[in-house]
Amino acid sequence: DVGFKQDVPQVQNTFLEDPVMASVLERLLPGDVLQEITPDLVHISEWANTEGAALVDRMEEDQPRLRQYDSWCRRVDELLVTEAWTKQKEIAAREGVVAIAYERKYGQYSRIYQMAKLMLWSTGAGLYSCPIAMTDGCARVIELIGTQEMKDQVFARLTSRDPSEFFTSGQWMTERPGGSDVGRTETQAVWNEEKKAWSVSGFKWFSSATDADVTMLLARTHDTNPTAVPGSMKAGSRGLSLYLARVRDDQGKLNGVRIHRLKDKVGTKALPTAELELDGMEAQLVGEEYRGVKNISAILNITRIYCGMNCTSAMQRFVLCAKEYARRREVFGALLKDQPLHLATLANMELQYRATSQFTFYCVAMLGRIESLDNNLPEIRDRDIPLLRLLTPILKVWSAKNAFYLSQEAMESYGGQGYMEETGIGRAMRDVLVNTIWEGTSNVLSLDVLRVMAETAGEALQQYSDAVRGMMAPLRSKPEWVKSAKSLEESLILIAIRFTSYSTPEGRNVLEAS
Ligand code: MFK
Ligand code: FAD
Repeated sequence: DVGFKQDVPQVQNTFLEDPVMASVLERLLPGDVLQEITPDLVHISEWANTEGAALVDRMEEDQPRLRQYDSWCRRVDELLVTEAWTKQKEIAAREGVVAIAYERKYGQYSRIYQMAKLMLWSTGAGLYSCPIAMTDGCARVIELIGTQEMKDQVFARLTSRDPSEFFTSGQWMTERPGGSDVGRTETQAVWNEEKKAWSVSGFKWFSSATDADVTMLLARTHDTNPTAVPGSMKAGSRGLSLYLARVRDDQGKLNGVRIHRLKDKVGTKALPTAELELDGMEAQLVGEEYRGVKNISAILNITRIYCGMNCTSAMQRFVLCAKEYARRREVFGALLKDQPLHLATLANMELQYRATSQFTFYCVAMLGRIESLDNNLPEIRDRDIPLLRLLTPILKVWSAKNAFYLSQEAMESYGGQGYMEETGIGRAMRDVLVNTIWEGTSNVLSLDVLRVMAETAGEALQQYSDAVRGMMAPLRSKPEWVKSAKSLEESLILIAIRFTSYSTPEGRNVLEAS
C-alpha cells in the first residue's frame, strides 16, 4: 500500500462552509430571526452530510420495486420502497420541512427559513425532496381553496411534525397524450351519488412518489346538470377539474388504482415513479368545477420554486466540492486553487451559483410575503403577486439549465475521478437534469412567461424593470475599481470578481491580475 494517495475532498457542514448562503440570509432576514434559526440550519446541515448522506447511498443501492402479483397470482400491486426511503419520511416530518412554512412562526420570513432548511436538507434527503415539494403544493391548494373537512383531515396531516400523522401528496397531471398539454387529458370523473364522491378512471403516465398518502389529480368532469346528456363533458383544459384522493385506505389497500409499472429512468432512481391505471378511484372535488388547471397551478407555482431551490442546493454542493478539491490537489507545482486558469473556472462556477442563489431567495422572499401579509397591500397586490408570477417560470428554467451546466464543470474539476460513480457527481448530474423536464419544460415555461406578460397587460414586466432599476441604483455611483473597466463586460467581470470569495486573498489577487 505504497505511493501517492490523494487527500479526500470533504464537505462537512454545508451551511458553515458556504459564505454565500449566510450572506443571502443575512440580507433577507432580521437579525433576531437569523440568530434563532441558525442552530437549526447548522444541525440539519450536519445531519445531511453524515446520516443523511448514508441514507441517500442506501436509497440508491436498494431502489424501489413493484411486486405486482402474490404467489397465488392475485394482483397486489405492492410498491416496495426501501427502509431508507421510509426513514426519510419520518425525518421530514420531525424536521418540519413542510410544517415550518405553514406554522408561520416568523411570519413572512418563515418561507425563507423553510427553503434555507430544505436547501441544506436536500443533500441528505436525496429524491425525498420530490414528494415534499408536492406535499407543500397540495397543502397550499387546500389552504387556499379546500373545504373545512379537507383542512381538518388532510392539510393538518400534510403540515404535521408527527411522523405517525404526517401525510405526503402526489400530483397527477401527465397522461400519455399530453404532459405539457394537459388539455388532452383522457381521465374522467363521474359523480357517484351513492358514495357521495367522484369516481375517477383513466391512466396517469407519470406519478412520482407513488407511495404518497393522498394525491391531487386532474380529470375531465362529467356534466352533473340534470338536463345534460349523460356522459357529456367539455373538451380541452376548460373541461378539467381538480380532485383530491386518498391513494390507499388505512389498511393500505389501493383506492381504485393499479400500478402498471415503475419507470426505468435516467436518474432520480431512488424515487418511485409509476404508470397508474385508475378505475373508480374515489375522490373529492377541489375548488370550482372546470377550473382544474387554474386550481392546480398553485401547486405548480410552489413546486417550480422548489425546483429552483433544489438546483441551487445542487449548485452549492458542486461549488463547495470543486473548491475543496482545488485546495487539496497539486498540479504542476502548485495547488489547483492557485492555478489562475482553474481559479477562473471556479470563479465562473461560483458566480453562477451566487446568481441562482440570489434569484431563488428573491422569489422565496416574495412567496413568504404573499402568503403571510395582507394581499391588498399595494406592494403585495401590485408588485409581489405579478412579479412572482413572472419570475417563477424564469427561475425554474434558469436554475435547471445552469445547474446541469455546473454539474458538468464540477465533474471536470475533479478530473478523472469526477467521472467515477463513487464521487456521486454523475448521480447528481443525472438527478439535476430532470429539473429541465418535470414541472414544465423550458419551452413550455417560456410560453408561460409570455402568457403572464399578456395577461397582466405588461404590468408584470413593468414591475420587473422597476425592481431591476431599484437594484442597479447603488451601482450607478461606480466605485473606483469599476471605473477602471473599459467596457460593460469588463465591469461586470470586475463586479463578479469583487463579490466572489476565494479560498485565499492571494488567489483573488491572481485572478484580478489575470
Ligand atoms: C425538488 C423539486 C421537485 C419537484 C417535484 C417534481 C415531481 C414531478 C411532478 C410533475 O412533473 S407534475 C406535472 C407538471 N406539469 C406541468 O408542469 C405542465 C406543464 N404545462 C403547463 O404548465 C401549461 O402551460 C398548462 C398545462 C398550464 C397549459 O394548459 P392550458 O390548457 O393551455 O391552460 P391555459 O388555458 O393556458 O390556462 C388555464 C388557466 O390557468 C388560465 O387562467 P384563466 O382561466 O383564469 O384565464 C391561466 O392563466 C392559468 N394558469 C396557467 N398556468 C398558471 C396559471 N395561473 C397561475 N400560475 C400558473 N403557473
Ligand atoms: P411533451 O409535452 O411531449 O414535450 C416534448 C417537447 O415539446 C419538449 O421539448 C417541450 O418543451 C416541447 N413543447 C411542448 N409544447 C410546446 C409548445 N407549445 N411550443 C414549443 N415546444 C413545446 N408528471 C406528473 O403529472 N406527475 C408526476 O409525478 C411526474 N413525475 C415525473 C417524474 C419524472 C422523473 C419525469 C421525467 C417526469 C415526470 N412527470 C410527472 C411528467 C412531466 O411533468 C412531463 O413529462 C413534462 O411536463 C413534459 O410533458 P411530456 O412528457 O408530455 O412532453
